[in-house]
Amino acid sequence: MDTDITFAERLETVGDKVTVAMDGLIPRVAGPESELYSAMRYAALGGGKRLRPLFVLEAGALFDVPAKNLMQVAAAVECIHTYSLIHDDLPCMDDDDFRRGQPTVHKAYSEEIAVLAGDALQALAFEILAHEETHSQPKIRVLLLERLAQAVGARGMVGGQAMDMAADGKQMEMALIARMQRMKTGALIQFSLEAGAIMGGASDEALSALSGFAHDLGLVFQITDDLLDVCGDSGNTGKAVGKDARQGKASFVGGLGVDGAKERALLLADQAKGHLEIFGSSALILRQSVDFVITRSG
Ligand code: GRG
Repeated sequence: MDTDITFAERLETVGDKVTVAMDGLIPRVAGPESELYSAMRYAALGGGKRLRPLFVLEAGALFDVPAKNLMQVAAAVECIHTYSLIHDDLPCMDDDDFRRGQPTVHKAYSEEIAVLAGDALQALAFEILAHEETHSQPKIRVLLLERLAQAVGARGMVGGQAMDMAADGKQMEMALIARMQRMKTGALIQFSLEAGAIMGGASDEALSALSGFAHDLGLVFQITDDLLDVCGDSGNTGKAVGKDARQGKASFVGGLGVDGAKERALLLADQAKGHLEIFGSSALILRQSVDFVITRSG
């Protein structure tokens, strides 16, 4: 990998490639399902930083996994992420009108289509992983399917979302906030970073380093997201700001205050980079991703 390219260039390249892959995976369809496919394309191809695909590709490259196999996983992860955003924006959840600077799917289409587009994107993610283009060995594909199901189901993202909703307006202990966020946001980031290690047969030592990195980076990501909700600019975030406090949501900023949350994020960012030491210069982009995540404005 060319170590002279900047993080921003790499993210742009990965973003373009994953968008092309998703464009191919979600066809334009005529007939009665046309609106469903159109909504899936609207959400999946309509922007986003594509950070999780970058994590898949960079972590997988550490184990020499071919980029074409990793791109399958990257597209699957982004399908799940897109589904989670569509459903999170629904009136029965966060009730948001804007996402990535454009009307949310239920605003641009309808609530019914938004629910179904999210459902279909989730199913598509598993279909992509099950395909032999993802990995030649069925055993590895089954392992990826199992790990993704765990990351996004009741023990992961969906469970975290349920905890978040149950906590609405109630005080929550910091330890519980951290567990909820690890499930809600961290589990998919963790899968993105560990998939390549599974595909490339990484050593226990490498897997545990990546797992530590993913754990800390996931928390940095969520703390920054909470801070952006308080101090961010909707022109950059592409969505409403200040909603967490208005809705009485449990957040790191609510629990630690703005300065405390910033301090915690810096500490975790340093710790995250420390986990990458065993990979040396091959992990340069992953190291830079920590700075990107903590300094992002959108
Ligand atoms: C409703 C099934 C279901 C799950 C919801 C992850 C999640 C659980 C909801 C997403 C809502 C949200 C804003 C969570 C905070 C962290 C997060 C995932 C932010 C958005 O991710 P980015 O910044 O988004 O990577 P882009 O648009 O760049 O892809």
